[in-house]
Amino acid sequence: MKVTAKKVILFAATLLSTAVFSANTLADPMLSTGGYARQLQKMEMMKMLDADGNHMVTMAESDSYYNSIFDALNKDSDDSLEAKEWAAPTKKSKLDLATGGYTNELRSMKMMGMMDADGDHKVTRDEFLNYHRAVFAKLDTSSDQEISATEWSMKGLLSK
Ligand SMILES: [Ca+2]
Ligand SMILES: [Ca+2]
Ligand SMILES: [Ca+2]
Repeated sequence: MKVTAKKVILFAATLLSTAVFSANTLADPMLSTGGYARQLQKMEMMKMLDADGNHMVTMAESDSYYNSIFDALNKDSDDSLEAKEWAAPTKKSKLDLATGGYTNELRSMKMMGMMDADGDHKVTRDEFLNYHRAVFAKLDTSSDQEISATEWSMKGLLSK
């Protein structure tokens, strides 16, 4: 019994560290799908995140934007997004806060999987925000905690 419990704990610890590792691996060349990267990195999308319109996106602006996107997707107002909330039911399910192209790419099951760090088929607000913080860090190539238009549109940072 003791050995089994130990093994279970060890296994759980390994799983946990793997989940944390994959969420934080900024060196992963496939942070997003190619379609997601293309749609996100359009200037139209940058303008939507740049709340104060100073042509720079801060982490606070990014967090605030993705909190709003999470709320828009989270129809049942619990603490996570399930597949049925995630997936676009029709072409008309465009989010008001985003372009149609971006909405479609975001709502793919592949992108849901990339944000579901612990693999429980639900994306919590933390998982959603952490994912976009990793995207922010990737795009902020100068590491000054702001993303300029040049950084925003740089190719090859989020996917191959
Ligand atoms: Ca700004
Ligand atoms: Ca939900
Ligand atoms: Ca999850």
